[in-house]
Amino acid sequence: MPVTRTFSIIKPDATRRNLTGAVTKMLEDAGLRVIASRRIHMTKDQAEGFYAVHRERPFFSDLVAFMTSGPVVVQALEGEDAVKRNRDIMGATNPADAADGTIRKTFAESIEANSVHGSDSDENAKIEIDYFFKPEEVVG
Ligand code: IDP
Ligand code: MG
Repeated sequence: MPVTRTFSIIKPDATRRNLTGAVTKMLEDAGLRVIASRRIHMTKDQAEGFYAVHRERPFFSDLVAFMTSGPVVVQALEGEDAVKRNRDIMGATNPADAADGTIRKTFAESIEANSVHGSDSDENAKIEIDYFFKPEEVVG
C-alpha cells in the first residue's frame, strides 16, 4: 500500500471534553502519523468554505454553528492508504451505526457532534490540507 495523506479535524465536542490526546492516540494506533497539527477556533467563513459541498443540505447552518462553537484541532495525517485507514478508525457518520472500537462509536455524542472529520478521497485530502496548512507547516 502506498503512503498517502489525509486531513482530520478533532471537532468541538471532543476538544470540549479534553479528548484531543485520546482521539490522536486512536489515530496513531491505527497506523497514522500526525504530520501537521494546529488548534484553532474556526470562523464562520472558514467553516462555510470548508463544508461548501454540503451547502444545500438541511443540516448545513447547524453544522457551521457547531463547528464554530469551540476550538478544533486540524491535522494532516500520513500513512499507508491514509484516507481509508482514517475513515475505518473514524467509523460511520452516525455513531449509532459505527462499529465497536471506532472513534465515533467510542466518543461521538450525535450524528452532528461526531468528534472527528476525515477526508473522503485523496483529491479532497489535498484540497483540505491546503485549506488549513501552508506547505512548510506539513512535515512528514
Ligand atoms: P462524514 O463526516 O462521515 O464524511 P458527511 O456526510 O460528509 O459525513 O457530513 C459532514 C458532517 O455533517 C458530519 O460529520 C456531521 O457532523 C454532519 N452531518 C452529516 N449528516 C448529518 C445529519 O443528518 N444531521 C446533522 N448533521 C449531519
Ligand atoms: Mg464527509
